[in-house]
Amino acid sequence: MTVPEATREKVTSLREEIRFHNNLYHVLDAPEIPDIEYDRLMRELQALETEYPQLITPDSPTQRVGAEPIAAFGTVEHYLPMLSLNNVFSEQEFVDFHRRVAARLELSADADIAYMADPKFDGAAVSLQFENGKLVRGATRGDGTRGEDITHNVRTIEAVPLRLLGKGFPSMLEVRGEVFMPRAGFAKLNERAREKGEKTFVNPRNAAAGSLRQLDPRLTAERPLDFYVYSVGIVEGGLLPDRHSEILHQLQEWGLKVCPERRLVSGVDGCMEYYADIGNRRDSLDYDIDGVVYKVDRLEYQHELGFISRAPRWAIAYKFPAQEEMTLVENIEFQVGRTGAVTPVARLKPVFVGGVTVSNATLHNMDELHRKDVRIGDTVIVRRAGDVIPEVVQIIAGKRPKGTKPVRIPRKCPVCGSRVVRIDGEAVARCTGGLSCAAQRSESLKHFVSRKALDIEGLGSKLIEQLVLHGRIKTPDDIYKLSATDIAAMERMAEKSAENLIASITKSKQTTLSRFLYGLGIRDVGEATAASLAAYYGKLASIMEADVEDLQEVPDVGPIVASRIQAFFAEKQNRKIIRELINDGVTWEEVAPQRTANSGPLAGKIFVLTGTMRSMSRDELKARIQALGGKVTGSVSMKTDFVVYGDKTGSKLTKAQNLGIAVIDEDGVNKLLLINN
Ligand code: D41
Repeated sequence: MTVPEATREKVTSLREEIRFHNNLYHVLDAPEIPDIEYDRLMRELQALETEYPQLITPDSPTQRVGAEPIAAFGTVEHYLPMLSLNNVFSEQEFVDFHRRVAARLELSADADIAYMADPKFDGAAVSLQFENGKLVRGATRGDGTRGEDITHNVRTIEAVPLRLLGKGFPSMLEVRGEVFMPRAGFAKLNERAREKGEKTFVNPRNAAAGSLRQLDPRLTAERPLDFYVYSVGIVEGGLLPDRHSEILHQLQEWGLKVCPERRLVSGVDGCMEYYADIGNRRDSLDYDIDGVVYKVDRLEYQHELGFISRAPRWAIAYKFPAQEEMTLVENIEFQVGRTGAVTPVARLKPVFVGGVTVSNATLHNMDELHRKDVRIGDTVIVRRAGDVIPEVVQIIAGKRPKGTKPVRIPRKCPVCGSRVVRIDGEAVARCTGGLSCAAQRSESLKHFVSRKALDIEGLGSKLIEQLVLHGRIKTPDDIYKLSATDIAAMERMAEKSAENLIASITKSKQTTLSRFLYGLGIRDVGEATAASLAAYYGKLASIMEADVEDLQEVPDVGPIVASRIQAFFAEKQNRKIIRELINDGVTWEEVAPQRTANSGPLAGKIFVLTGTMRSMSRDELKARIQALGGKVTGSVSMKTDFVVYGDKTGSKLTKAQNLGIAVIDEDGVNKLLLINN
């Protein structure tokens, strides 16, 4: 079938348009059209190419993915060797580098030599070859002389143009750069792998290198890879500027992606400034970097300087302190966090990593610990990135000594000796010590005095921490044993404010069962659950004696919460604290339990809730209605008194209206609750 001239022209113009927007989006990071419009252009091109397959060319934007898997990697020779980089690790070493450069160029040591500085991307070095602007070859660095042919894979990376933009490029142009995986993409990739039970990558560098070494380009296409160009290789049939900075600028004009963080700096001071600046921003970049690369900007100087043993004399990598190191696990201990979470921690043979000496690393939780199978005596890789807590990345299996044992979770809290429980399906094990556990003390105390709990005005976080530090308070009952003198002894506490605080402590003694329950800080017992429990049982003693089955009868309480409540009250120390609080005068009015005598202003009224509520969750609303004696059921019948509706209601509302049942909206029910409270 012959192709109409108009179609040929349309295909050409569509390709140009797509390349233009592709460059804006993937290379310049500045899209001009919405994704949907870009997709529309692509679909239009695809449709024409399907109709006229003879129009398909390898550099068409549609041809990134779709190639068949290859049988094996071919070897390619680099026309110009891909050099390696020398490293320095300190300012002194960098100054020495600069001095050598200046001396060879017969310049004074303090000469303001211009250097092109760019971050050192932690990925895989590749070479891309363009013939008459078309991408014809992609290769790994390999040993610098020979690499692997990865053309089929680099084509799938959107930041790699299949065809150069604009005009004036040399007929043969080889560029070199780094393929890397941005952190966000890496995290997602590993998350997906974990979900599917597949192997995860240790770091973005391995993930990038591994992705390039796929025989099936369709797999590579699914990997979130990116590319930055940092130099040129062979150039024929054309000329490039005579400064490295200008070459990079020219490459960008031709549609190649250069790092926006690069900067032309001057002399040692300029280099050090850049190093510090990038170092500070390292954690906020989208990708991992492991240092800065400096290149003498003038090509004339570069030629004069030449090479020593495969590394240019005109370039240097100034590395950041390593973020990963190897060390020995001397012990595995368990730490108790504020909420009682028991976290395994590896005690390490001290190692210098990420700029500090690290002797502890988190193992997150038992699942992580078992997944990584870290044992005492193992050699491990520890990672400390930025200000993040150091973590054990993986063990080195080959270095495991004989006779190691898998780590087991302690049965008792290492801080307070209470039982440690792990509820099925949860990664975290917790200490049941609650208020009596020192590790949980400060946080629990802060919760106990908070506004919605015992509401002790003037007892702020700082003061609690001081009082805990000085051993003045350990458990909530200690608060009621404080004297004005104790308080006045704390920093920045005047006598007058100490007296005021004593007054508000005294005032807090008169409270409600629901506030008291909430203040105990039982996990997942929030305000609403506390209110439900208080209303349902009426008396604290009944709650303390209830078993798990019984607790589940309480509206708003499921099996997990029930077992938490039960475990909390089963703990001797918690019972003691409660006794003490009551002895100290904390009191509330106990009421008749709802479950026997269904009392309250809404007693006997049956509610059905439907739709999404704006001011509170449906569970919360349910708890409030129940607290006032009302009953909440799931389906509308002749017995229903009220149907409360929120947004997005369904058939229940219609049914209620048909049956002539009173329907009220959210404002209406709020009013009803207010009137009856
Ligand atoms: O970011 C990098 N990883 C990077 C690597 C960079 N920004 N510049 C580099 N420049 C060179 C020379 C000076 C030899 C052109 C490099 C590398 N080489 C390199 N990457 C892997 C080996 C060498």
